[in-house]
Amino acid sequence: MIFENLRLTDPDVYEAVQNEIERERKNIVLIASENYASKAVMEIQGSVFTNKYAEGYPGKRYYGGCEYADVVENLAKERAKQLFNAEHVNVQPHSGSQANMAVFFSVLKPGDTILSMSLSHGGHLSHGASVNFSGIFYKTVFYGVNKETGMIDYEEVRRLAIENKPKILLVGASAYSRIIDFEIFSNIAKEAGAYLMADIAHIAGLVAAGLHPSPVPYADFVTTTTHKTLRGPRGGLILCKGEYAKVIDKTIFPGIQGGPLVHVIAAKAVALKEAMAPEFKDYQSMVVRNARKLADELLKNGFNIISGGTDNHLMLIDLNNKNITGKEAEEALSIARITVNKNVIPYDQRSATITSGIRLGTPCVTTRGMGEPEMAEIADIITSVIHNSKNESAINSLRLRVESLCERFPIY
Ligand code: DSN
Repeated sequence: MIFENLRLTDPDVYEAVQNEIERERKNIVLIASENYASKAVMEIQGSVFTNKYAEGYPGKRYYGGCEYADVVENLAKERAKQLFNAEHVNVQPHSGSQANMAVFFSVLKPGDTILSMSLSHGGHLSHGASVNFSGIFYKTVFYGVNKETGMIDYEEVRRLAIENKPKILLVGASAYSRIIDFEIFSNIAKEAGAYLMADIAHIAGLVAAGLHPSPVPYADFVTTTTHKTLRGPRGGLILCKGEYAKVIDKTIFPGIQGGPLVHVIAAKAVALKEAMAPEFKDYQSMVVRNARKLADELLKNGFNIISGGTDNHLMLIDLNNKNITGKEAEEALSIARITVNKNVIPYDQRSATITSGIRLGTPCVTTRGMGEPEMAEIADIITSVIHNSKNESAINSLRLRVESLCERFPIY
């Protein structure tokens, strides 16, 4: 990453990107939704494809000169179809939210009902939160997790579905650490006469590697981002049954988007190729093993984890027994150079800006090559930071242990 031209043209942005490289080098990132895209992905995302308008779809564009844009979009589509065993794929959504919007706009009218997981129990903003377009345009009913088990209560979902007759039953989460049974969701959707939509943004890499059951055989629509466990460029995609291909494509363009981001679509193609390689399976299974190890060590150190552990890449820590808020924990860990995000926990008594929890995930540290011994070390450092959150000199010395881990497992 040289950026010679940038340095001459714009020293301010050059300095910011150099600082970001240093930040990424020197911090242990445990944000469950982040990852490090490969150099190949970054090269193509920074390529001449950023120059090209390609409104429309391969073979049916509204601009000339799209022959190579068609090549990369077709590659991305074919690879995604093969990787997820899907009947139809649209690789143009700029983000996960746009992918979700496209599904809603394809089958809902304003005022229709969506049944989805509550944001405060681990759902997502674009699944009907009142501050989001999805909560403004549609009537939303939420299911959550059981207070005792911390797990989805499928009977409660069934009850709400039968009672409210939603047009879409939406399954998917951004802070849920357990396997989701898509077959049960599919049966509930059928009983209630609803479309089943699965948002697998968080677990897409695990699904691609066969480490989490796939919703593709069961759901009418599956949406995802491409940059989390899937480890591609920042963006979204939609997988759907063949019968919805036309309406989904029409909703994405010309419905809600204009020109597709061809440089990002090309980068999606590259990331999807990487996801088909045997090493990707090894990577994903290490992500899961690392999460389990991190959770086990934190449990041993007296932390409470919602649902008692994890089956996937993330965990949600309940800090109520540690006399510290999520916000304070995030800040203390950040001084030690461990990057996490504060997160509401189910039935949280605190607001989303303070919270009683933090969310931890292992995609980034696993990409750096760390394994179970390093997870034990990280759990130990986190424990010491939380127990000494007001002790500056203790945190400074813990930062040295983080520095040493980062040096042993360089990312760039
Ligand atoms: N903001 C993402 C996350 O952190 O889970 C979801 O879009």
